[in-house]
Amino acid sequence: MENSSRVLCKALQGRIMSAEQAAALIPSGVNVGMSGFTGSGYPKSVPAALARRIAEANGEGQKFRIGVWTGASTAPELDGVLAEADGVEMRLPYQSDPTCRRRINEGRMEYIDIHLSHVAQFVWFGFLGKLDIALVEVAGILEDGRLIPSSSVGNNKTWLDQADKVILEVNSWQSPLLEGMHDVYYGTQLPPHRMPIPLVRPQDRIGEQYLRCDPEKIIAIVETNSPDRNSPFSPPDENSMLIAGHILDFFEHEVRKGRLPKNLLPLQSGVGNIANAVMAGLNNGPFDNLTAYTEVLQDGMLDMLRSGKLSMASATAFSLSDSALEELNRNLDFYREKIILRPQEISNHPEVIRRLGVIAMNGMIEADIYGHVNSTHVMGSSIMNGIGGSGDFARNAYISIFMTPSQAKNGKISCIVPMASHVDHTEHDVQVIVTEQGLADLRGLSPNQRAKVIIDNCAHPDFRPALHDYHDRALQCSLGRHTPHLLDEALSWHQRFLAEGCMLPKLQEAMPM
Ligand code: 0RQ
Repeated sequence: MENSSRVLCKALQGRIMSAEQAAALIPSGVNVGMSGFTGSGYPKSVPAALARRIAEANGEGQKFRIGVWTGASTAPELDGVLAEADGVEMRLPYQSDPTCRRRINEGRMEYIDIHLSHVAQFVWFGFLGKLDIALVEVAGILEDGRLIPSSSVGNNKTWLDQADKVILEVNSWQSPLLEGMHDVYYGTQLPPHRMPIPLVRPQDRIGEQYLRCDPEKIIAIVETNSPDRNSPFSPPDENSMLIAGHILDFFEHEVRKGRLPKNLLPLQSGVGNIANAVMAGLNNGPFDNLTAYTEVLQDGMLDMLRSGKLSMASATAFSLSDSALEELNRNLDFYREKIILRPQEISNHPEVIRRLGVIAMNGMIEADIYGHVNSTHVMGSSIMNGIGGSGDFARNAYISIFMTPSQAKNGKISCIVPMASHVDHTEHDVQVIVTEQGLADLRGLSPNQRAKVIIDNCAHPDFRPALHDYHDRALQCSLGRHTPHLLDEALSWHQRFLAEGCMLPKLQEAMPM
């Protein structure tokens, strides 16, 4: 059987069992650290078996719930089924599952949205309570018990270190050629004994190719043969291509000014179609010998590695479409030399991001006229996904760029608003805002200067007059002129959308243009 050949450690072969048997070892009330990051490397069968068990128990009137900690988002087979069974008491950190999102927004599931680089150290510090069980997918187990990591590393090192008990899923669907791609750093210490992270170039390897795990802690091994969830990418739409074009022009300008080298600086790119379009733009653009120091490797970066535009990429996980995944697995020998997957505490480490001078590019929900960015909450209260790694990168980047179409919901919503309804990234951490309308370079500008540039360059023309009107009146009437606001009106755009289905103020019709 192909599966058995992946568990080479003889001492552990006796612990192979079914997903149902393994799920039976997880009691109600425990915290489970699960592998998985943006749809790759998550456990494929134990969560579903556990969800069935939970649904049964809850159906009999028990309250069976667990804490679910992951690397980032996972898949319907994990977040979806556990949320559907009402089995999750507390979820952290980033998630993007529709059922999970619904439960959180209905107030039926607790959710803590923390920076991805914080998760591992918060567990070591004891800030999040006890981690009882690690449930981690691996690509194989070596004879000496070391583990071949899967298609994401995420927080797995911490889960395996910190949990009392470990359940492994050994997924023979993952290519055996992943072996050697990973770099697991075991040098992190707790304050006051911390030492510098010895990573000075994106291509540096500072750790080991395998995960360590005390074999005594392994209570179950489940063999699977299931694919990762792959997110299809639509071809870049017009807005995404316009945004990509503005960013490329900006990079060329920065090179001409001598503020960026010809091959730029290591790139970080968030998830989604805009990010992918930027990568496609770079693939056809004038820059060569690029590098990436990012958390998620999407299709666009794979294309750039293939074309040679990108010389290497460091990340913690893949998030690929079916066709890109096929390409990766077909040519893994080629890609293994160019890709390094690290724990997310290293891929997202503020010290390293600051040292390397990473160019951060992330999506957002809205920005206000002064440059505060909301990445997470629709209308200030409904969680979309979470801050993910955007804060780790934005706060520490050489240049931090946020991008969005200027409008949402068929023009009913302006993504540039008087006051952000929730703030994830403050004005201090946002240097550039881009929409399809244009790019606002906020460096060196005061709040009032920023407001003018953001409104003129980024807001949709339908909303521009009303935004200028708000800013002009705030300048005249507010207590202070430094960051002027009309406090009774600042969030009225959101209120109007909730009440009337459109953000555009009525008074605009009567306003002089
Ligand atoms: O809603 O799905 O109902 O149509 O938000 O919007 O334009 O498809 O954008 O997929 O790039 O996601 C910020 C959510 C953008 C993402 C966010 C509605 C819009 C649509 C999605 P529908 P788009 P994207 C690395 C970095 C935080 C984490 C991060 C994100 C839906 O980029 O989660 O950056 N970022 N991590 O209609 C109301 C607005 C809206 C709005 C858009 N102003 N008001 N709804 N929408 N703007 C990755 C990791 O950390 C793992």
